Amino acid sequence: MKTKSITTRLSYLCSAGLFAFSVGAAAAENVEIREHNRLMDHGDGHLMDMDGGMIMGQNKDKLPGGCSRISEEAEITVRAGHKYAKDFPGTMYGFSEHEWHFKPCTRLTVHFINEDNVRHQWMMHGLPKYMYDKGMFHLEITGPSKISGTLILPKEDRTYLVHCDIAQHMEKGMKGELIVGKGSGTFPTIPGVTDAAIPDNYAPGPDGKAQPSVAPPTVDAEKPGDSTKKQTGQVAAAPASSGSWFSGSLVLGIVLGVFGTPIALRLRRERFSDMTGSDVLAMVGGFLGHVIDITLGLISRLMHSRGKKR
Ligand SMILES: [Cu+2]
Repeated sequence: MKTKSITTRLSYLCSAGLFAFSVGAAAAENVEIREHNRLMDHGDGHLMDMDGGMIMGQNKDKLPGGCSRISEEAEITVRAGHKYAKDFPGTMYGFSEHEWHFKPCTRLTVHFINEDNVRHQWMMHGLPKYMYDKGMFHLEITGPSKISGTLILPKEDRTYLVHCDIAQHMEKGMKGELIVGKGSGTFPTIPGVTDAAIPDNYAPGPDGKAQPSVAPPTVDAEKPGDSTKKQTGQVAAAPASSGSWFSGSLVLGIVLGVFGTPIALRLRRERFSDMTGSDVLAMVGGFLGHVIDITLGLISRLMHSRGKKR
């Protein structure tokens, strides 16, 4: 009888423990979002509060040049956080969306929600400076919280860069583009939208051999079902920096080292003792011409061999 009662108590204890664990896990998943809605207006669209909330370039009613009226009212909610990076290998932070489209002269309200315990921004560049100080519209919050700001988009077809300007956050994935009308092209390395500006390169080195620091690709070099519009043939899993060790500056360095050192040593030994000024100039000129010829030759061969591989 006593044994049964102990067993029953133990099972109650386990159930209570499991319940507490699941409640805790749910709370961790649902971060509490503070709302920044008591900002001080500093004028000229600049608002701040004491908790790290900031809006720059807010404009609810001034029409940009060429807009006779507001064409459309629009609202977006953009979430920012580490968890939005998980679909994009090599990134650390992300926005919930990385591309937005609007009609010219739209009045746009952006609700920006930071889900991380760091500072994040939704910063838009390239706006006309006669209306927006430094050409920027900017929302900023520290820690899990929400801030909302409004601007009126210009009349021109244009693509605007949107990013988080905290050091390294853009490089780590917090980058997007806002397209007004037909836009004016795209920015590189927008996660899930455009190709990387400097794609990873796992091709063989200039001697045709596999580069020593790169492991040969195993199965499935290409990711199936990659949602990225314009990315093609990206190879997964190898250090990104290993692809570009043979650079133009390396060639120049080697050439200067190999040819420059003996000449510099000889010059030093002779100390220009029995040379006139014009002799020295002629010698240095000849040497430089020689170095430039060799460098140009090497670079052109390098470009040629890279061109063939593409
Ligand atoms: Cu950030």
